[in-house]
Amino acid sequence: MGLAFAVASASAQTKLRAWNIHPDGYPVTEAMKSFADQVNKGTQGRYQIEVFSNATLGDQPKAVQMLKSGEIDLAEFSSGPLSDAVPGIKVLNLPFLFTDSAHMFRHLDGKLGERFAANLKGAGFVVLGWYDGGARSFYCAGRSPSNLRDLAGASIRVQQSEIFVEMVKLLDAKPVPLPFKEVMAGFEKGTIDCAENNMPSYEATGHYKLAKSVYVTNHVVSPEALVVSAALWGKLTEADRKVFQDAGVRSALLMRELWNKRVAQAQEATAKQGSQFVRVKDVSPFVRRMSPLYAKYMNDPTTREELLSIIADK
Ligand code: GTR
Repeated sequence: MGLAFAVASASAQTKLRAWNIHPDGYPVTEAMKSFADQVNKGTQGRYQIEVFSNATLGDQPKAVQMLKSGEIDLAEFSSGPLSDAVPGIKVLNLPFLFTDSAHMFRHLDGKLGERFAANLKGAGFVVLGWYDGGARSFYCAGRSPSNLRDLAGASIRVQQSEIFVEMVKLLDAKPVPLPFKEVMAGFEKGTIDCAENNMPSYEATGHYKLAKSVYVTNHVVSPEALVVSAALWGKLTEADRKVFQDAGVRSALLMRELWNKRVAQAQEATAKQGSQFVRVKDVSPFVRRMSPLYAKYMNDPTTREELLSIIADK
């Protein structure tokens, strides 16, 4: 009887739903699939994770809420939309905070990453791996910015995230918050002049076909996170948690490796298709414009300490 029960429960299968915004072949998607495989193997098939790509389950702010309520079990989120649900991580999207991914991961793979993860856990998101959100730059159709003034008055698509809206306002431009999947239509209809993103997304979405002028500002270098819901986490045994955690760490390392290759490929491919890249010469005017944002987060007790520890250890 005891044995029959043990056999039955050992073969019980739990299906989990994972939200993802990107298409097949994209570094995030491939890393999530490898995470799913490892969890499957490590739990002897007891946990089967299905990755729903291309935001088919809804846009990012919606998915953040779905994960919080336990409607979906796992997701890979960009820190922008996530920070609206967890104010303690807002600083991760401050312009020019991190100089590059190596600088960012020095912090995230250490004590600070643990603090951000603890903040997220308190809000219902258990971080299993920090993925690379790359460096974001502006790109436009119908205008070719080569300095900040050229962005003034432009309608610029931003993520549905407060800090990005604030950033664009400080450039005297008009922020247009739109779901990722609607950006292409925005360019087609002419409701936006510009958008901002990293180069792999610029390429994978096809935005480069319409927005050929890239103003390389690298204004935001920020992470993304592979997270599971607190609801799921609460149900896992200690041993299964370990399997999920190990798979998360390994998938993040894989993602970062795939990412670096993809950045180079995307730049090359879009340049071949006619994209023009103008590098920002001096970021200081841009940084000066952002000073109300820095002041705001410095004065906010939920973000001040994290911000100071990043600044103090450049
Ligand atoms: C991408 C990011 C997505 C999404 C998107 C956007 O770089 O990986 O999660 O945030 O940008 O701009 O909406």
